Amino acid sequence: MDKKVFIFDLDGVIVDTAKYHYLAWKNLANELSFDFSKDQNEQLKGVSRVRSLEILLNIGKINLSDEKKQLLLDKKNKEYLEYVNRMTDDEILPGINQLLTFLDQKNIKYALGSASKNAPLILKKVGLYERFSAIVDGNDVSKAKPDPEVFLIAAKKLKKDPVDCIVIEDALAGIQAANNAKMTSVGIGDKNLLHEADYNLSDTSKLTVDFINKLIA
Ligand code: B16
Ligand code: MG
Repeated sequence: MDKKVFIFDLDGVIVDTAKYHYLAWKNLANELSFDFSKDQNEQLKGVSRVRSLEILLNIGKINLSDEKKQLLLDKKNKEYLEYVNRMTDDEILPGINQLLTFLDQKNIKYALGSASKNAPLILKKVGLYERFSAIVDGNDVSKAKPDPEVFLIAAKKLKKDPVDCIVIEDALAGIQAANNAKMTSVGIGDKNLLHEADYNLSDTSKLTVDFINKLIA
């Protein structure tokens, strides 16, 4: 069997940027005179920026021209980037630093496979950019998760067959994308929501050396 490689999602796996997306989307909703709850924000996890706005406007029952939508997308991203620019390595989720160090020691390569167009900046802010062998983000794909495109491009960049790739994901669409790519999927978060994953862990601190050794055995 060939050596395994890892593909990490960003938001919800490496860092929790969902809280910043939420603040920016909520402010936009409030400006458009409707409220947007944390529960509703769950629908935006792993979803592209454009699709997120569509879901938000649907919640507010608002119809807008493409031109106006573009203005709102720019406005939201501008506010989101204000939060991102204040990020530091303190925001790396529990267990991730140790896991990357373990993979480095074992000479196991890893890539990023994220829907975010801001992924490179976020990785730079938390000091992890240089450590990834490949980065595939929202700028590189034409089809959003659950389409497997993002992960298949990452596998290609790592020069690996999909069956040798292990995807760590927190969103249902991401788990489905990994499964559609015929990769091993590890779901981080609610087991009921992510039951399609090959493995389920409640949070990133459960990505222990024991668990990873089992995966790569
Ligand atoms: P951006 P991931 C996703 O990141 C987020 O989960 C999702 O909420 C966001 O809409 C999407 O990135 C696009 O982000 O506006 O920065 O391009 O989970 O795929 O790493
Ligand atoms: Mg995610």
